[in-house]
Amino acid sequence: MELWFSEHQTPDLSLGLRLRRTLHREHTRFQELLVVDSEAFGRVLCLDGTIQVTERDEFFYHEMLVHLPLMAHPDPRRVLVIGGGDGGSLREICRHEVVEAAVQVEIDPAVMAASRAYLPTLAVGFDDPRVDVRVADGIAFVREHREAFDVIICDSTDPVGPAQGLFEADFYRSCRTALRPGGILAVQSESPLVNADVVRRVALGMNAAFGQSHLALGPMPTYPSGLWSYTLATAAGDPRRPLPSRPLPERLRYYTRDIHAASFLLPPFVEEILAPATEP
Ligand code: AG3
Repeated sequence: MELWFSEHQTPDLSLGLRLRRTLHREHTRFQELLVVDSEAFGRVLCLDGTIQVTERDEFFYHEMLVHLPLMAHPDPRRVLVIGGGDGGSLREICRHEVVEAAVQVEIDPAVMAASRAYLPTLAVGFDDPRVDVRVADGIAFVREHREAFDVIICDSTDPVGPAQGLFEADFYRSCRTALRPGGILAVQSESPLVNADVVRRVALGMNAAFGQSHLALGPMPTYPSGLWSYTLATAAGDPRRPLPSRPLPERLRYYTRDIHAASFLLPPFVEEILAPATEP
């Protein structure tokens, strides 16, 4: 008998993966966690029925979310990741030699345990000596810090449940306070085709906190619509260009300096989503 997993991305749209087998299923304190092995995308970690990472395409997402801010900051020594319990963002952060400390704040320890058990290519991120993992609420953690980080990366789930507050202006204001001068905030901001409302809300919230924000686009085959967005903001500077002084990590599979610059060029339908957020 064939075994399939489907994520119902919207009430009218599903993405289906034929499975080899189910590896792990658990009700954690926060969510329903599932790890499956799929024919097309390798191992897949899902939370509350939504695909978080697949072994095959996670590099599109993690390389964009991490290297956009880290290549745009002149000296990113202290980096904070909110969420990202699979370890993929940490793995990419640790490719940068200049990084002295990578702090991860994940609310659900079960996600990290599942990643260690089933997703070794992502969980390698936890093994670097510069990494400091905290099990805590990211919103509260950021609120308790001032001028403590050069880059903050928000590697969250969709804006439902505990992640909702990570998409609000108040959180972005706390991030601004927690950043050192010249610091950059980078967040995953969902699909402009399926979640235009979220894309707009993030832009408005980050504009309120930082005075401006910049949207980058990239492909993400297993996320809703396959077109994903990342939003960056900084109180000083412009994150839309990689800095020539920053060395490019080796063996990247998606990110290049040219792709960095190109990802901020937006098609008209995306400009339209942002228009009310950017016009006076
Ligand atoms: N965080 C973004 C997940 C969003 C996916 N949404 C969905 N499948 N409906 C991924 C975390 C990876 N470190």
